[in-house]
Amino acid sequence: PSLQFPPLMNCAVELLDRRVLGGEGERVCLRAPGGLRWTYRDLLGHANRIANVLVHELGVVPGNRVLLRGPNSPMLAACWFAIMKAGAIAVATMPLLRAKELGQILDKGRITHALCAHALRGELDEAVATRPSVAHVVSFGDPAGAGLEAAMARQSGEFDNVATASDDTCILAFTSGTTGQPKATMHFHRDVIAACRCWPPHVLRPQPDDVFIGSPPLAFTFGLGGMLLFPMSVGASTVLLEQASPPKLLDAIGEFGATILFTAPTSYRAMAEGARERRLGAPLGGPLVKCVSAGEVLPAATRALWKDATGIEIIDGIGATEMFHIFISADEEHARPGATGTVVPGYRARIVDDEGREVPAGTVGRLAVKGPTGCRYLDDSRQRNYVGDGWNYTGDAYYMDADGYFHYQSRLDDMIVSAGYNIGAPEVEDALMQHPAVAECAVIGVPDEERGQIVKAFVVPRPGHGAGELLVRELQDFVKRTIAPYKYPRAIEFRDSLPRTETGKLQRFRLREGKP
Ligand code: 3UK
Repeated sequence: PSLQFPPLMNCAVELLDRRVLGGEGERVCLRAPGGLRWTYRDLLGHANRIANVLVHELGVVPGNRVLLRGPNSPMLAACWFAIMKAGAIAVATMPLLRAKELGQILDKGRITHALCAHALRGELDEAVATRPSVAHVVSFGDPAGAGLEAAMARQSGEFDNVATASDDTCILAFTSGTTGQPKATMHFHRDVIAACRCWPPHVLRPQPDDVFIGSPPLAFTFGLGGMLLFPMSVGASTVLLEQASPPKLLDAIGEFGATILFTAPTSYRAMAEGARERRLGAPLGGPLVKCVSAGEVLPAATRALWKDATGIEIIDGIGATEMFHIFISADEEHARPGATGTVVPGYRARIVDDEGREVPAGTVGRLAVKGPTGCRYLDDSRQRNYVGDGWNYTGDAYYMDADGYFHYQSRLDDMIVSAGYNIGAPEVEDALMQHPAVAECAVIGVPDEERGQIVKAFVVPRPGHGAGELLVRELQDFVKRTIAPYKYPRAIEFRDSLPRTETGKLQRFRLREGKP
């Protein structure tokens, strides 16, 4: 990929203004339920009006940090582009965050302004109340028509874009986890464009007539890329859904004729039967051509289930907020069950031991990655501990095979050590998920006098499968037959659901703490 950038560059101008100036302004860019349909020209006009509001009414100057908050919607996208155009820094927040977490972001991010969906004002107002440093909070989507929309009506649809440097920071991305202190990573205008030039053209290969759809929030860089930047980088259109639970997403795929789907592994698992009934996969005559999974490990059982239901091989990819987007992945033709994929062009990845020395193929170690989009923490001590000589340590245990495919084992701190054996929880989960009685499951290590730790599984049974001693024994035998017998779960507990983050990641720490 070409990763040389001019000294002055603004990512919004590259992705939006240029397309309209290049004569493609009438192409459909954004769609949403209720018939909303914005062309690239429409989006440019709205973003320009909002940029004028930011600069002329709210006093935003280049470098100001603007908090952005709302479920996925065209207005949220327009606000994001407006912040870029004004040379400010977007700090997008996950919709489910509470006042306490928002307060930490306001402080750490030194936020001066906020644009917030009307429906999500409550928790933000609570956090802002004790923070006079936040000068302005403006709502959009207020049914009374006040707030941002009223201000936009007063402003011009033309905007004099701020001439940002390509290495000016434009995004402060807070990690999606809900544990401990939020950590922030910085991304430049050129990083946004670099991300559009690495994984999408080499692995996803979208076309201008593709229709993107999916669940990840724009506040999560997986969603920002997949649901907004990547479709726009080829002039395609994207469907932004405020709610994208599995049933809603299934409906929307059919309604909009979506061709490219982005979601998390659990969502694929939950949608498989519905996708089969509706024949959504292109091989069965439906619209859907490509399906991308990221955010956490894709179990081989889920890959097989989806393929069986739709005829589509999922494109798996590991990305991280630190690296902006996906850096190891495989397209539908090169996918290997059980492996995430190979290094995406533009990036380098290697497996190292605790001293940072590269280990031979087949040996499990720590994943380190380097590329055009990472990695800068806002926090100096994090930068020292997680970035060495430009290599970012993702915190994942992986091995690379002789063909250069990377195989995920577990998060480093989730590795189970039982009677001297190292056991990766995802491998046991994958085995359990091949059993027809298992809807979802999670595996952790629990302390044990004799073995140090034992493997414990939390299982959500499928309807109609009795959760009792009989099923426990059957599942244990099943795992022993499927993978090395010493990995079988010595304890199994049945649950109605599992704790997950808003991005679909399993919260093993909550299971370890014994919380529901
Ligand atoms: C885990 C995966 C196995 C892994 C993300 C795509 O997830 C994203 O960013 P986060 O900062 O989390 C990063 C961590 O999540 N992970 C993500 N994808 C996979 N593990 N297989 C995968 N395919 O532990 C990683 O270190 O929330 C994903 C694009 C942008 C992103 N920010």
